[in-house]
Amino acid sequence: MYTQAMDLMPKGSDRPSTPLSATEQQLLDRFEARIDDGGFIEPKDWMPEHYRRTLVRQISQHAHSEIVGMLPEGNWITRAPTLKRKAILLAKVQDEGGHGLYLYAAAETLGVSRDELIGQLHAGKAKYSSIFNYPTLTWADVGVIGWLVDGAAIMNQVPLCRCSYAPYARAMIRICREESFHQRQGYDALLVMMRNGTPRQREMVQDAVNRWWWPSLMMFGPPDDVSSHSAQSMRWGIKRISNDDLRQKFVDATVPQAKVLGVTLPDPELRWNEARQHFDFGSIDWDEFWRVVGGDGPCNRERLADRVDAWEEGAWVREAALAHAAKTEAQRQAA
Ligand code: BYC
Repeated sequence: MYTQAMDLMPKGSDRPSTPLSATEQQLLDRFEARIDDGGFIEPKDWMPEHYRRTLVRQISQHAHSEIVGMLPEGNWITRAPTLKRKAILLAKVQDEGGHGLYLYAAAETLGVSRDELIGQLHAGKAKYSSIFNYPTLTWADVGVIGWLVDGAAIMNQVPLCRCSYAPYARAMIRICREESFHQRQGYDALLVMMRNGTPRQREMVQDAVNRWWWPSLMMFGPPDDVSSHSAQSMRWGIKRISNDDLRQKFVDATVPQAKVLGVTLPDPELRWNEARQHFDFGSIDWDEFWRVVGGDGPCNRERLADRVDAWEEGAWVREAALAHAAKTEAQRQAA
């Protein structure tokens, strides 16, 4: 539907392999000038094939992360400690489902179908965020996901509101508003446990922080010098801030919050560096990151199996909705 008439870029390259015609060169120049001016690209605008594929990759991975991200927290809906916390968690998990929908819709403007993308996820061929392959062992994990995971997500996603591809940028504005509520609800749940809770509850919070801290830092992706897509995505205005710079901003923002909360971040090398005006932090276990991304994390198999089950068990809902739509349309035409 909105795909390009011409494919100028071969797979894996932003430079054309054959000389461009005058018209093609003009289209490319116009596209690049608009990006250089900080302008937005709409679905019907011409774009290089590599730009389109990069967006389909990133937006679909992001959409998959939202719907797989419903699972670790969804585990706690039936076990939330109070009615208030249950209602909040239910709303949050529903929000994540909504974020998935906005993002699949944004990806569809690039000429792929949602069924195709979901098929790739269920076949284990698509990536989603590494963070959702860790287990949620206690109620404190739900608070820590809100505080650290949603906190990291916001840090990464606010710059995406200025992404050069307009439908993605528009989806991100709404998503970020909701994510900031998610982050605050997590922090609030933890604050209640740390301030009013029993020693056992405070220990539970500290244990959850110990388990989620390093995986949260991994969410920002590999270091800049090994990030295969960063340079091109930054040039195209898809990514505005690099993986390492976002990770540093997250650490700098989170350390004071940990202090207010009264928890220790599990990194003996974490300290303020006056010269850099940033917190220094220890080395991330990138072997663990790549293992999880490669499918061998603590919960990868469980998450994928749960997603496939949910899809299969929900087939009757999709069929009923389609049958209802067809019936309504037939009645409308007969009237
Ligand atoms: N996990 O060249 P790089 C959420 C992959 S949802 C898994 O730096 P890029 C939330 C990367 O895909 C959180 N894979 O890539 C939801 C690439 O592999 P391929 C998700 C990762 O794209 C519910 C390879 O490593 N947020 O917040 O330039 C509840 C090389 O990386 C990860 C988004 O998706 C990872 N952590 O930068 C609560 C935001 N990191 O494709 C919260 C949008 C990297 O070559 N996405 N990889 O096979 C982005 O901003 C960027 O895609 C990333 C990676 C910064 C994640």
